[in-house]
Amino acid sequence: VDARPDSNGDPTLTTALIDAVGADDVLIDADLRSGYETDWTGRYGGPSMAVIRPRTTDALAAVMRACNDHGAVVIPQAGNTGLVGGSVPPAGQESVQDSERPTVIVSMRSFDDIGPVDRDAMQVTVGAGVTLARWQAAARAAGLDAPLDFAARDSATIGGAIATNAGGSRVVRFGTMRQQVVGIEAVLADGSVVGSLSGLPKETAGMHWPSLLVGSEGTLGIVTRARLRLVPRFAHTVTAFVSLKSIGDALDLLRRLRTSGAPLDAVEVIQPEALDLVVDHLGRPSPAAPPSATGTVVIVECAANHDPTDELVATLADASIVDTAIATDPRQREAMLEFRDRMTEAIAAASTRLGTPTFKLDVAVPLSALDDLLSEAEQAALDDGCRLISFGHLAEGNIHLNHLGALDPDRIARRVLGEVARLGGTISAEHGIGRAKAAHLHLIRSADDLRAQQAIKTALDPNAILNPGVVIETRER
Ligand code: 2HG
Ligand code: ZN
Repeated sequence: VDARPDSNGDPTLTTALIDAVGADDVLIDADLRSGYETDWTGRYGGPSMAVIRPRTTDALAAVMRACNDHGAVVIPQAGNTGLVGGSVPPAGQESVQDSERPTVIVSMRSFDDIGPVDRDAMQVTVGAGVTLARWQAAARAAGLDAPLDFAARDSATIGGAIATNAGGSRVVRFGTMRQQVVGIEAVLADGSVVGSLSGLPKETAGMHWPSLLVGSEGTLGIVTRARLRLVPRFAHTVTAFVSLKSIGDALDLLRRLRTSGAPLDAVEVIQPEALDLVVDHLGRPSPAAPPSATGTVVIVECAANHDPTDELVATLADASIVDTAIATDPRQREAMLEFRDRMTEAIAAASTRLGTPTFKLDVAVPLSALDDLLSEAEQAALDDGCRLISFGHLAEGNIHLNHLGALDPDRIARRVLGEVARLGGTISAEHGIGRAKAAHLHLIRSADDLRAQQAIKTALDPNAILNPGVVIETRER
């Protein structure tokens, strides 16, 4: 992280920002700013002139007008659990142009209101700073549930989940964040407020802001609140921890599970090295006999209002399996799920021990290419001399490749992402492109495509104040 002092401060901008949100919500002190200036992994981050904490849409609009007038760079942030450097300032100066511009972080954490649950529409309106866990709790208090779940639930926010089109374990059943956003309100670079929170399922009136803004990683506007879909809260959930001989057997199991019509709620995968790491971290043995070095573990969840255990067990009986553990009791299920949920934490602990941040790549490939992807990532780790920890969301072919102690991350990225593109995959499945992968987007998007994306960006943000360098590389003008 660049420890340069806030040399790019701008007194007239500071005054305008204080006018917009009040002095208490303009954090100028280095001590107060520091937690916002570095990302969760410690890999990305850089200095800002101030952290601004608007509390209302009007105040945010005033902040945007002030920044736009001064040509200040705006870095939107909420939970700051991102893994691709998309919610913190850049370390060095990405271009001559940026070095002359003040940078402010706009924290959306104060947008933490949750509206009443609409049980008829099965929807709720929540602020961008509401955590995933609070969205789930609000839904459950009304006898419903949130369709999304992932490990960072206690700190990751709705704003970030929308910005990155987050996924997690329930995508197999309900889709990604994009499918959950039925209404949105956002503030654009010039302070305009756009969108609608009506949540009408059949609204075909002009452009659909959720489609444009979900996944735009804070480069087109800042989401203030969203109308989100809710789903039934199922009475029974069964979890199976399945040890298999190969990825091929895991894919065969996935096919059986899907065609059986079992009420699938999650199909996650853990590779043997990753299992070893989390077993050490938790200090508990693997729930089922661990697979051999060439095997894999699949965690399956089925949820329904009838007990789905027999259905799941029948499907597992037909598959080629080394060992299985099954749990229906909530506490036992939780203990089993920790082997998947606490993987990122186990990796972070190992990174701390090594004294170097882990190099993380979130990718997805067609299921038929999964074996090839994993071999290439393994080979890249061998050549680098680092350790590969891989796990993820099997049903979407979405693997998190964590290169622990990587010596040459750029080389690994070029090699692995190049292979992902050749295999017909995507270089980001749920974490976003951020700053980490902006230079690689051309691998999966044509020059025409990138030019059109740049044109949309320029139309909405002509002064390029919103998260420049994220998703699309910054170019000199
Ligand atoms: C998960 O699936 C998250 O647990 C984090 O997407 C993945 O740490 C990672 O690489
Ligand atoms: Zn994930």
